[in-house]
Amino acid sequence: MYSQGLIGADNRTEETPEFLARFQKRIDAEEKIEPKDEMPEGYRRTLVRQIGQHAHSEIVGMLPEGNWITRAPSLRRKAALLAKVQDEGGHGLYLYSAAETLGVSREEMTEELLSGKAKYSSIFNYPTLSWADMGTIGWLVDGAAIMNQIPLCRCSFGPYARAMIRVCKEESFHQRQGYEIVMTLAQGTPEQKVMAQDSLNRWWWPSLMMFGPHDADSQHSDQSMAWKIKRFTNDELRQKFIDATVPQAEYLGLTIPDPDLTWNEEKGGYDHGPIDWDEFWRVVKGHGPMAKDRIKARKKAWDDGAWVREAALAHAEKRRARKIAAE
Ligand code: BYC
Repeated sequence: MYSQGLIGADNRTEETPEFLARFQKRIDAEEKIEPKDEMPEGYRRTLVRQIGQHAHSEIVGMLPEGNWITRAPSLRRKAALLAKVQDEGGHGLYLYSAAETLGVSREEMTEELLSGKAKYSSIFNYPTLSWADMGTIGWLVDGAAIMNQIPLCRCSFGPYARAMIRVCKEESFHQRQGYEIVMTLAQGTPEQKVMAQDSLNRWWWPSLMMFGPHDADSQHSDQSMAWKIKRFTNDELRQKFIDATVPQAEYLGLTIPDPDLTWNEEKGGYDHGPIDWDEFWRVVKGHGPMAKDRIKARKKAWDDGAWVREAALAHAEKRRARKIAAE
């Protein structure tokens, strides 16, 4: 794919077969690739795409939950939700910084998000209709995120792998706070139980879609696995998630909205019903129920923050000039 004559990500190295073999040897030896190391341009671009999408997902992911902070049912719930949403902002910032080490700026990434060129996780295009959704998002969405991100702690690109270690610790707290909310509702009044079940019904299938298309339709998986950016395929992670989550739902006394869900003794995992891939692609292509609102909110935040960025730059410039004058 990356034929002789291409110039690598450092703008110096020619992507000769020898160079590509040398790079693959480092990957196969489980060495971490660091920002200033030589790397194929395709490797760099794949990481910018994935880390950028991941950062955008964290930031856009603050919106559906931020919507419920003022309506949390107690001070304890409010404090926990507020902390969770702040954590997500922090994850976005680590991830933007990790992507920046690959020579792309935060401005460029944000422009790509606002123009619709860069994606963010399909899951955040669904509305949060009840307090139970705060529980279900923590339980399922953060649960799915952990399943996907634990292997990313071993990603071949050093800054991404290191960022993921802290992110996963925090996601684990998020998952538990969500499960505790759902457990409280599931053990509560009949109305609360209905709320929890309704929320599970709405979020189950979109959560399975978070893992990406079926392996046969995943255009990037093979190369990303060879570069050890991804360690498992989309379907493998989806399966792990289902197998871990079904007993959790059983414990809660809730029903997963999939009549075809059955334990398969032979494979040692659950078989599940068909995923609506038309819905997945519609949402991924920007036609999800909340897509317009999400981008509008991000655009407003970016525009409203312009004066802060300008002030910070002016301050940095002043300090630089003062330092030069003093030398
Ligand atoms: N949504 O070849 P494929 C969180 C795109 S946030 C949208 O399999 P790849 C949290 C894909 O980008 C969790 N787009 O791709 C925050 C590609 O399109 P492009 C976010 C999707 O990259 C707040 C095309 O479909 N996590 O934890 O090998 C509150 C073909 O797919 C989706 C990450 O971002 C999707 N679901 O695999 C709570 C994890 N799936 O780019 C929680 C990092 C696929 O060619 N990312 N697409 O235009 C990954 O692990 C991988 O990028 C994916 C996709 C598994 C998502």
